[in-house]
Amino acid sequence: MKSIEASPELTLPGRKPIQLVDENGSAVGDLPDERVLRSLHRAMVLGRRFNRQATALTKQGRLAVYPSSVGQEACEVGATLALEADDWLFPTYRDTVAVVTRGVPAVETLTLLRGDWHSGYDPHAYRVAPLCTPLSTNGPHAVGLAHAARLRGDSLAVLVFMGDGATSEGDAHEAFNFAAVFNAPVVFFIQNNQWAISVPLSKQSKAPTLAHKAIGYGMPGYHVDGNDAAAVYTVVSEALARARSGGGPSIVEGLTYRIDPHTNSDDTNRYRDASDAEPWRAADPLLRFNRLLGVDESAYAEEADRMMAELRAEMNKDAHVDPDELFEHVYAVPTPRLRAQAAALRAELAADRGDA
Ligand SMILES: Cc1ncc(C[n+]2csc(CCOP(=O)(O)OP(=O)(O)O)c2C)c(N)n1
Repeated sequence: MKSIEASPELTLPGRKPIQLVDENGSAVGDLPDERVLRSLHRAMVLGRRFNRQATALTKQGRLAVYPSSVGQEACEVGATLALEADDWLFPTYRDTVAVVTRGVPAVETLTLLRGDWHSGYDPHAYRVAPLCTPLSTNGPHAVGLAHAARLRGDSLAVLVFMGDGATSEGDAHEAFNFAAVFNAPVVFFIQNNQWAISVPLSKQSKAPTLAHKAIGYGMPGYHVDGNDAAAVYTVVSEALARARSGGGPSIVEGLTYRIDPHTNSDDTNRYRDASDAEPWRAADPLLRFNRLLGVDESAYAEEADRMMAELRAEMNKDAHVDPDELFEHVYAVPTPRLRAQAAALRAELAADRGDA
């Protein structure tokens, strides 16, 4: 792994984001090896198709809601592919492409957003926590897991995603501070897509960059071009490696832009000019890698078609909803109150069905 010019010392991050591949697809720094570049490209192509397919599924009524990460695939894929097998990922609702990249089947990734099950996948099997909807609550959870792993002597690191808006939540500050004080092996990846629904970044933070926040907590902070998968991968790899070897947490800010609406039910025209997105479309992470590697999306068309056909077939099946499952994963041992609630619901449903 080549090292980039970001140092683990507590120096202020640069205003200019770290970049290894520029907007034209030219290398401007030491790139990861060819095999890594190709897997970043492949995962971004599949991720873009997944975003488009999931959005289409909302229009067909097969998915309740979808927060697209179109344009943000370099963050999703670059940070996730930097994880090793034993590491953990703590995603938010927007990080479905990261979850798929980590190896969770597409249909299981979307089950929660479809609204019919608790997580949709087994977090332990994939080492991926459930998609987190409350802002920043995945931060303290991630730090708790990381700290516990360290106390047990496990050599693993934890990657936690959060948005720019999420950094204003108390949970984010508690997570940053606890992680720094206890040297927890965590990398906080702030995906700065510049909007928290209709609230712009300027109403969220006065700091020169979100990466600057790291200094106050005593962590290294990196400000990275979030549309450059090579830069994201390299910086996050370095931060995760340091975390695994006892060097403590870091904050990585990926500077990107939310091309699509917040979710399929949001209307961006009410709070931003359509032209604002234009420079970011030109800085598209996929376009950049098509140019760098001299191959386009068609290289992965067959694989993407297969994956999407499988996803559509699974999503077109009517979901089986068992109301009893509501109570199953709340506590390892259900409380008397929870058991009473479950019994009351069962009785109500039986009465509705006209059971004796
Ligand atoms: C604790 C909490 N407060 C409010 C909300 C409602 N909410 C959902 S998404 C969102 C904006 C989040 O923006 P950001 O963190 O920048 O992430 P992005 O959606 O842009 O990826 C808000 C306010 C929530 N989910 N959780």
